[in-house]
Amino acid sequence: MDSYIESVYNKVVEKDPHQKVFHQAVLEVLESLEPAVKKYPKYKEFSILERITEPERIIQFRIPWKDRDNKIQVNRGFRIQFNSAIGPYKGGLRLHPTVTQGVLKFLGFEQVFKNSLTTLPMGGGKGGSDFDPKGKTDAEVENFCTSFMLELYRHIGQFIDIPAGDIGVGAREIGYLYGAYRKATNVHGTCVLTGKGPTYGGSLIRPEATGYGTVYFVEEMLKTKGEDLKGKTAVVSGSGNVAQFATEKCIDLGAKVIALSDSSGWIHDPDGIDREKLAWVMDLKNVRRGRIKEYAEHFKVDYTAGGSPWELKCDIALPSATQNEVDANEAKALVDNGVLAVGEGANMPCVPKAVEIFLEGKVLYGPGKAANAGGVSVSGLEMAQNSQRYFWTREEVDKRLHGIMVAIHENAYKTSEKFGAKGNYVLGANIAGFLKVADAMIIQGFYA
Ligand code: NDP
Ligand code: 2IT
Repeated sequence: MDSYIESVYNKVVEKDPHQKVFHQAVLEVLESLEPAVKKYPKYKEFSILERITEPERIIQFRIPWKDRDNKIQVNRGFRIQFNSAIGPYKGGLRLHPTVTQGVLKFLGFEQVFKNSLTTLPMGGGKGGSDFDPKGKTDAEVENFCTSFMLELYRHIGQFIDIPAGDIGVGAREIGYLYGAYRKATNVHGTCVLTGKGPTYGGSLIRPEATGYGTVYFVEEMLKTKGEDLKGKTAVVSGSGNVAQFATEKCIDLGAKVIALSDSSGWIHDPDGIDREKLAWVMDLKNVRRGRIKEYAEHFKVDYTAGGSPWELKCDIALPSATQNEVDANEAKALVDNGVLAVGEGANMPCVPKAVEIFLEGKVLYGPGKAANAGGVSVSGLEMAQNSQRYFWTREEVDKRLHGIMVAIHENAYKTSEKFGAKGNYVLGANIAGFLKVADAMIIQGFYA
């Protein structure tokens, strides 16, 4: 590794030695930036790598809330305002017991490059809490979300920071958060959150956008090899927002999805998850809030407790659950079984060694920053519609989403070619995302 890049990485590790997933995300980006940093000495001259790996601001706060027994519980809340060089901070909120400052720094860091790739003017941020929505009543979730927003509202705004959903934050949570924001500020009709419901300013296609976008990106990668999705077999992990709509778009484009999972285990349906079965999954997960095991019982298919479905033979793999969910052995199994393309619906779902195995195995590998950028892209379109006090049809939003995913693919592909690694989307996406942010930082002076 180049000595400048290595020294920046070492300092990041020294400063926060426990933030392992953040180190992982930083190392992946820094390594792939090497050709750009060598070609353009200005990035070293202006200390861009030191600055871009340090969040502009971290807000940490206490979230007290009352449970069903009227007992006061306390969780920890965060908002990482990572980089606002090209637009206000933008990124989701995650509610999961594993949330720490390090996890949100990894997600906020990735968001900076992802948002740059979308072509829209959005900086990067991320937030959330170690609150676990699983097993909570609606009233408990409402109570928690309200308390969360009673602190967060003073740090966000349409020109400052615009949160959205992520793991554990969907339509229900955004509704409570928006209500609390409105109550606290008496402000309505500006875009302070995205992923809102269609009755109060949400964009059509935002729920679908991440999953659809991931499949659109995979379609573009396949086109470079003269292939498409028709007749292909796909394995999807997770069964939440991203997994559900990735499955729907696979069905639309003629692929057969044979697996889904949750944190307890995975199901294998060799006949494929058709529209009817998918509607059943959506009701299970979004309304009844049950476990994927119930799918196996209902449709009489195999269920495996624990682990992930990567041992199954498939053409397309769409990891859409969480970080580091595909390890080196699983990547090897996928390659040995002839996988053609991997599209990351989740953020950083493949461990570094797994990524190496995909690249060496000449698999079309679409990293999350590019492949799952459809969600935040339609968030950007929601902001545009709110600014206009208007809304677009489903067809209009979907067309724009598709256009953005095609543009992200082209940008990542061409950038990989320009920097001598044609078809390496990791390098292409990281460099393309970086150049825009870095140049904006230089132009705005070093205080910004
Ligand atoms: P959801 O909460 O809707 O669904 C998450 C799914 O992943 C659930 O099936 C969940 O299972 C599973 N999961 C979560 N944590 C783990 C874990 N530690 N081990 C195994 N399975 C796990 O979240 P989303 O679908 O929104 O998010 C999924 C991924 O996509 C995340 O990486 C997120 O950052 C990323 N993403 C999301 C976007 C969005 O717009 N929502 C945009 C871009 C990326 P269980 O219910 O058992 O916990
Ligand atoms: O990881 C992500 O891109 C998201 N969770 C979506 C962020 C957003 O602001 O829509």
